[in-house]
Amino acid sequence: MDQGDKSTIRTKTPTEIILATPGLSPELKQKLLPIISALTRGGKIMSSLIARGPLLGITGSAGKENVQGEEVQTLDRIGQDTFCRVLEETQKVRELLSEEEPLPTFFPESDPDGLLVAMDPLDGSSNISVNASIGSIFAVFRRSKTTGKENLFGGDDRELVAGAYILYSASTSFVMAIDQKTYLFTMDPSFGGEFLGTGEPLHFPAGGKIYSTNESYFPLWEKRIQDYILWVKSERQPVMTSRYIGALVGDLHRNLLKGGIYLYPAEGVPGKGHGKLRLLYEAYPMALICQFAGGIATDGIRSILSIKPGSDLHARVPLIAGPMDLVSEFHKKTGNPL
Ligand code: AHM
Ligand code: MG
Repeated sequence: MDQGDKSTIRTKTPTEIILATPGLSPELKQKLLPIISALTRGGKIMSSLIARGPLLGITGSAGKENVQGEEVQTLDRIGQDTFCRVLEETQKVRELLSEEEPLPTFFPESDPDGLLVAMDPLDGSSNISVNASIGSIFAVFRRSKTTGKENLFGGDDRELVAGAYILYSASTSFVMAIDQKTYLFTMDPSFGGEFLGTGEPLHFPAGGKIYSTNESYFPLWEKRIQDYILWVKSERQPVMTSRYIGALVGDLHRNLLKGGIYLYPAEGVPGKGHGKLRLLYEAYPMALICQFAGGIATDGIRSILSIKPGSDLHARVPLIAGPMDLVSEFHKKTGNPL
């Protein structure tokens, strides 16, 4: 490394960033710090296991289905156990909602005023067996009251205070959105697995030229979505290019760094559901990460962050996410200007 090139020197950890963030109250910091440390610790464990996955025989199916009727992979289970354990140990998480469990897990030994965490412990499961990008996604909520013992996610006393994801790829990244800013850290395996970053907030670059969607669902989309994609492919200038990893974390991460719009629209067929991605632990944290990086996430009509969760804690929503210019253009073209 050229010692004179400051741009290659990475010195800040996620906890150092939180400690230095003036917009977070001391009380919130005192709860967030151990939770963010636990997420990075869990990320190190997962990263190490994923790197040796085929050798450990953990890249296949666990032989059962989850609450959503999807086939559970062994790494889904390991991710669930790992993050559940490290988060419980903090004693600052009162209740944990996971894609892998039908009901939230209540931690009776935790701080009664503890935070709520919702997570997808292993995102992009279909990429596991082919050594392609996968991730973990987290939403952290605070409550204004300490009352209530269980089913805290069921009420509406819930404010999203942080969003984060871990990307397991050629390197392992940790991206965290807090107090109006989004930060990127990279795990240094040779330095005790520390996650290090520049401390400079991330921003979507202007003029992004990527669109990311699974076009095999084209026949199932509403006409306005089909028309937008046809326009992107035939008339949009400057010309856009398609990139799709098939793991939300990988697709969002690339679009965040290069500039691009991610689309997982609802299927237009009546009764066929409302998108694939889950509101509480996929759309919400990604929306916060996008917003704090100068972008926005919507369901095609309204901002994701304006949607109030209903009684179904695993509810799915359409997701359109990216920099402001590209998402605004999508909304204008599809008849719902932002
Ligand atoms: P998962 O959380 O069960 O892995 O599913 C969510 C994933 C997202 O990561 C990804 O964007 C999407 O499903 C891909 O779905 P599809 O294969 O329908 O394109
Ligand atoms: Mg997922």
